[in-house]
Amino acid sequence: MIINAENEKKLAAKEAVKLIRQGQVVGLGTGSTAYFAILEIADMVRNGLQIKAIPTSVRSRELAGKLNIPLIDIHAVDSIDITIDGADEFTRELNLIKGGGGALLREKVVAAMTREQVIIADSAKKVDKLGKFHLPVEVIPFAASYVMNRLKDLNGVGTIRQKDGSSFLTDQGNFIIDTDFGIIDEPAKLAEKLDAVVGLVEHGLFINLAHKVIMGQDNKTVIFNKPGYNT
Ligand code: A5P
Repeated sequence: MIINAENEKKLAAKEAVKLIRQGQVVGLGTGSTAYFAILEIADMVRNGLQIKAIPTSVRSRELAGKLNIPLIDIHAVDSIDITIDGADEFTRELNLIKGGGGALLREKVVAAMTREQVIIADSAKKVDKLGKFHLPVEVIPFAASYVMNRLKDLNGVGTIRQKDGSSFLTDQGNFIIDTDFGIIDEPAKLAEKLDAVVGLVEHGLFINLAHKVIMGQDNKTVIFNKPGYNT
């Protein structure tokens, strides 16, 4: 069967935006799947939905601005009601790899502030174990070699992400080291070790942050809830 990833992304986005309620503060994700959610939200705003949105990247902020989605400064809120974002990989336990688009740091800050973190994905993103997708690690440029060596100590082979012939820079002006750890058997343990590396600003392992994954599969959606989370 030919899987149409784009259609699955759209289906997941359409389903996810149904969870948004009048008056909510809404986190806007980044990437090709979150893009469809932002388009849907813009439609809903045109039809009377009143929300205030917090984008997770400059890219998503520009898109939301163009589509007249009302924005609110992240410093003006203590928490975010719902965020709809994508992922590069997810497991049944709702652990994720994110950061393929380089927005993982803001995405993780927004996720940490969010009461209902909804991940939307096409069916190719579902894996039994994380790690086929190389883990994005955000690092301050000054610490890049040091962090690369610490990643080696943890059996990770890292490459500094390139774009148009030079090092890719995140919205914070940092580098991304895409790191091959092989199959990650214990993502929470690896996340803890990475959290302890000086100069490593953030990594794309999202552990215990997602409440729900809505996956497009062929012409339907499949929902995975965090254990004990059923709304
Ligand atoms: C952006 O940095 C990422 O975390 C994205 O959410 C992730 O890469 C998924 O992107 P796609 O929806 O484009 O696959």
